Amino acid sequence: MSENDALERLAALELETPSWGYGNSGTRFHVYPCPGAARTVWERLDDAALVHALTGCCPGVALHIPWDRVEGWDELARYAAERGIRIGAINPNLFGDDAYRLGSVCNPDPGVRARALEHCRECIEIAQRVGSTTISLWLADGTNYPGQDDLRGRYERLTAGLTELYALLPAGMRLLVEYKFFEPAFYSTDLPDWGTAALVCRRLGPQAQVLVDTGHQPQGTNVEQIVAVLLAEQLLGGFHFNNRKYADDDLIAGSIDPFELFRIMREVARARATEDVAFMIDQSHNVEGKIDAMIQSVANIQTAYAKALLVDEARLAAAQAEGDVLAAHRVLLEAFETDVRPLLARHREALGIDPDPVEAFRGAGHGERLARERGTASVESAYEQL
Ligand code: LRH
Ligand code: MN
Repeated sequence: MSENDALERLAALELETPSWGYGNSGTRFHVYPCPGAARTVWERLDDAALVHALTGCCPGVALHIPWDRVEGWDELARYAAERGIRIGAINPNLFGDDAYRLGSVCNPDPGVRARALEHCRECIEIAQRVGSTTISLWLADGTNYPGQDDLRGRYERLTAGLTELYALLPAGMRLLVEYKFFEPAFYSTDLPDWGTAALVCRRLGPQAQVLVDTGHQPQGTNVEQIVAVLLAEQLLGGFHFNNRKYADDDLIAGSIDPFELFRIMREVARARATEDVAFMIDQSHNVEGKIDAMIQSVANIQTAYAKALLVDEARLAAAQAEGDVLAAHRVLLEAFETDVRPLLARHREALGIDPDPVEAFRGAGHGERLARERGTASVESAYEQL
């Protein structure tokens, strides 16, 4: 692919950052407060707007309800627009409430299931108020011990509940179904893998697609193959990019295994799928600064995509057809080992932004400025569970 074609495709890649990635977050062991971390949804939007200004490719910010609940949704949408960004996916929270001990949509208690559905209905209304066309649903639902509940029964409640939710979707709104193989449930998870999510989406209809969180598969899973199959089936609705060494670590995308991120983005590049797929980041920055960590993630995803765009598809296809295994592998390696920093610098210069957005953030002293303006927020916030 010519450099100009690669630049054009790179410019078309839009990412969405998570509001919850800008606030203090931690583990069950401790939350280490970060000076200058966002304390309110308004400050989280300010930070998302700064990331967009410095990267030129993050016009959307995902919200989590109730963490980002406000009285005036119109005002929030206006606030975002005035800062050059828009509200993206709306994430219902069906885990942060005592009522959900035994699950939400899959809970044995019909009253709890109705409560969960009511929350989702409210999130659809919020999405309409802020101009969002995406409901991004993750269920923590599951069990901790064999026999705790009927696995078949829970699946039937899952499909019945999501069918009711799907019926509430206005035309043009998408439901992204996010799976995860474990945690917080430690014996069975009701939406554990891509297969179950795909079956459920097929059963629901064309407005339902699968969301691949890159930290939600068992060790050793070939995530790019899942992506290839979902793309082939028009079932890939979006990503939650992050990286992990062990479990759902939610670390900076590409920080542990940049070659995996490259392989995933190559399936995206090969499928020319940037229009209908939501490229969202889902991370929690427990020991590092929030904003520059987010910018580094964006840069890592752009780097992986730029390398993927440079794969010599013709030479690769020829080697694959000839069964020349090593030659085919080396074509991919060649692209992965290409230094795309000059290409990314050209892309950013064309946008009138600094060729190194992380350095632009740090060099301008934004971190210090925000620490002065905001101080250090108390951590008695909703993020402790994250
Ligand atoms: C669950 C998850 C989900 C979000 C949460 C913040 O692990 O990936 O996408 O709701 O993180
Ligand atoms: Mn996620």
